[in-house]
Amino acid sequence: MPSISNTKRVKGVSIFRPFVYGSIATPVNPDKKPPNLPPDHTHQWTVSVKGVDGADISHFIKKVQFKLHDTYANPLRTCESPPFEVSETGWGEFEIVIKIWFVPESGEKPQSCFHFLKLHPYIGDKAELDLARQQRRPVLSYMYDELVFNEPTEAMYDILTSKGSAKLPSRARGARGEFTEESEAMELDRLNVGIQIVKENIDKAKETLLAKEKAVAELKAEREKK
Ligand code: SLL
Repeated sequence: MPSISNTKRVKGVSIFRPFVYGSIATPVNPDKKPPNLPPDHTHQWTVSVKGVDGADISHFIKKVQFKLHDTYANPLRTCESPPFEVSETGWGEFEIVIKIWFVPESGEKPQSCFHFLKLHPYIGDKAELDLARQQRRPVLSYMYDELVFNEPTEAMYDILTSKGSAKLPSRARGARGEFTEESEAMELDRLNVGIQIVKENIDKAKETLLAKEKAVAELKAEREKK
């Protein structure tokens, strides 16, 4: 059997795999402080790189490195296997450099992305932010992105298309993990609902855009009158 090449590339093909990176941070409750927590540490947080909806990404990602702020001991943290995440405690927000290495068969260079660690609530008006702080709500900051493999090596193409990632979220699968007609129908339903929601959101965004464009046009016309 001819072996699959690590160097020959599949021409004209581009494969992308969605992933999510970001952080969740929880304020430490002063009444329940872990005993070994440094006194100035106010938050517990986890930064991670993961597949969407729990999808496996470890068949094409070899390792992930998180570069923390220099105030941390050993700021370069490396995860050689999933979960690709680092949990820490601290007091401040800073940018984390995330570097992703792919399996050697891919012949790909590592890719970097940047995540600003968020500890404090930042979405909502003042009252909402105050409430979130008061209730010590976890602060989530996640980005959806896609890893794009242009003209992947034959080996990488094989890995990407035959392993893990091709599978749909497990919820609609049969007990042994296989697709049954029923579970496929359920999955289809779920996808259709998702598509419907996205369509509605696009329509709403279009409406907003139209209204704003109209407002701009009116403002311009008014200015020209003056
Ligand atoms: C700031 N420019 O001033 C940022 C830096 C650094 C946060 C934030 C370290 C914890 C430890 C920590 O929380 N560093 O002492 O290990 O807000």
